[in-house]
Amino acid sequence: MQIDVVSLFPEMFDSIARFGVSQRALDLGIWGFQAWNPRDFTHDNYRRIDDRPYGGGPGMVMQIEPLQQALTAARQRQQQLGVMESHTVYLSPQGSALTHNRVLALSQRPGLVLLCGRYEGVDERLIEREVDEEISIGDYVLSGGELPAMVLMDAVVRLLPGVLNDAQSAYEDSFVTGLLDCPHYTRPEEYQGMPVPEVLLSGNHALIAQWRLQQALGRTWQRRPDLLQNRLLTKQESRLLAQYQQEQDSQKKQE
Ligand code: 9D3
Repeated sequence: MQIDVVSLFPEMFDSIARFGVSQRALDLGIWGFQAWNPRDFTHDNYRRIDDRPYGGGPGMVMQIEPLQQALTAARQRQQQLGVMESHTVYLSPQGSALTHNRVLALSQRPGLVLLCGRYEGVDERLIEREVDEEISIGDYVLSGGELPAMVLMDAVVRLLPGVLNDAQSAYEDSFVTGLLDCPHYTRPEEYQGMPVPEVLLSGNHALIAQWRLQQALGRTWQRRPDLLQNRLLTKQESRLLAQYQQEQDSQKKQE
């Protein structure tokens, strides 16, 4: 997969290109990356990329022309690399929410072009003309689209074949079932009077799997009840959750 980004701050993307799993995948040639600075596509002495909003109001709006040219350059490069269709995403607070399903769909495309806004955003006509999909990463205010673009890239790249090892991938898949993860423990067996849950030391793998599922269900119920809304529970899951809820209830009463 080829990913190109259009951003006023290309250096910010060093953090995804130079560290961790995403760097390794880049080195292996599993994905390719290039950033395009719209400022390099200006033709005036001031290298101007923004202007005041029509209709008045605070802040500045990114102008069409330099963005349009940067997007065209990015797509031309992708075409030279053999990408038949580039999918253009604008990271914006007005976008649809990024979800696992969206990440999965994006990960199947040969070429992504990610447009990062700054200031109040970009001229709407550029979005109409050039953007396939507008995506937000959540309901909080950031200073621009660069961090959201990197969040998207990180999530997409780890789904590409060969990035994670098979065991890790299978393990991850099992948690895309819409539940929060269970708690994890490692040595020492006791830390400042806090023991590791006994079941994890039992060697009984069926019992351990059942305990982990129960923890996942219970934590999801406590912290993210919205995730349980659209998810049918099996008989076993209902029973495990009911037991967890009872235990919580009796712990509360003891306090
Ligand atoms: C006053 C109106 N604001 C829009 C909600 C102004 C505004 C806030 C933040 C304009 C641009 C930005 C910069 N944010 C992004 O570019 C952005 C973003 C975000 O702020 N939160 C979550 N996802 C995203 S994706 C891009």
